[in-house]
Amino acid sequence: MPKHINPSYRRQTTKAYTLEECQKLIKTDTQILSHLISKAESTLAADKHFLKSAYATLPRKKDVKRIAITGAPGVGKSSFLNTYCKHLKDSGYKVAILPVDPTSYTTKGSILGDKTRMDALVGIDGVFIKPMASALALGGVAPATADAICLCEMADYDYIFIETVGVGQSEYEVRDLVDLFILLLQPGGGDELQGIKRGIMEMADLLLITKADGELKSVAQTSRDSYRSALSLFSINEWSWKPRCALFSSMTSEYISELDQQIRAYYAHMEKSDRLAQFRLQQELMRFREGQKGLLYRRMAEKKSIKERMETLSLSISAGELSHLQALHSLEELLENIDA
Ligand SMILES: Nc1nc2c(ncn2[C@@H]2O[C@H](COP(=O)(O)OP(=O)(O)O)[C@@H](O)[C@H]2O)c(=O)[nH]1
Ligand SMILES: [Mg+2]
Repeated sequence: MPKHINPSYRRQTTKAYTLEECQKLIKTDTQILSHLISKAESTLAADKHFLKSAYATLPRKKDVKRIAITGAPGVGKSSFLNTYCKHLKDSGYKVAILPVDPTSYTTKGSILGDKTRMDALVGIDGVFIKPMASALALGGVAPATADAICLCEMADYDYIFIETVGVGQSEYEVRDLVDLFILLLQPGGGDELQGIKRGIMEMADLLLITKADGELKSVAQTSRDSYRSALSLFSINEWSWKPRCALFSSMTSEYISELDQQIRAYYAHMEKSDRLAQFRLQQELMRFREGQKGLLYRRMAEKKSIKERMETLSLSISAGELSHLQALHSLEELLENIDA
């Protein structure tokens, strides 16, 4: 048996909660919240229907901070969340963490129990953690994560963190789900070295140089200074915010209050002139547009004639009989003849 498989692991039997139970207990029982998020990841019509009823009856908390934490593997995301979420919890806030599991992109099966990722986090009592099985359904990480955020708001959480690995498509999707996008950077390493795409850098509202302690502290300070001068060349974003750069250490408490202050400054800026409300509405619209694509594709691809044609065309491509352009042409002809 491979070493990483835990022989004593038993899958939890999921209890079916009634809608009334969910309504009554969502704020106090994290099992209910987990259960509802699992329904959001499901493609079963019954689960979708159940969620729809839950949404119709549960109010959402408005005064909530939705924050993305991203950065290359090893930069210190889990350690950051461990330290900072503990601080928030000790300050009296309810905190939820939704790590988006990158493995699900390639394996579909997604290793949600990934021990190294979670070890640092499971220690915090009272912080809700639910890894998201991304990309199981068509449409990437966004649909189920958006549902999960909404459910956490119904469960009265104050801070909702979405953790991603900072190297791919999921960051672009997550940008439309959060208010504040924080990119963690390794001290000393250039961002190309860390595999961070420039586009991701440009989406960040706050850059945090991690591991600013011990021997790495002065390296981190130098990195912060050079990122700051790089940022000074960036223009303000459409909400007139200029991205900032600060230090963080998960090993000491030195930079925690500075980070609190940075986050407060961002929200104060976004709450001025109603920017945050407008930003969220704009995101809703973006997500609707994104969601449409998946929905329309799914409903069309389920139709018998289309499904069959797509299969034959795929076979013809594999047999070298058609180019992909010819196949798309043929599919388009079929679609044109379907009534609007
Ligand atoms: N010195 C120091 N090491 C850190 C800090 N944060 C993380 N690390 C180390 O960096 C490694 C990767 O951290 P981890 O949180 O798992 O990174 P992730 O892959 O981004 O989640 C671990 O060995 C941590 O102990 C920090 O603030 N200071
Ligand atoms: Mg991690």
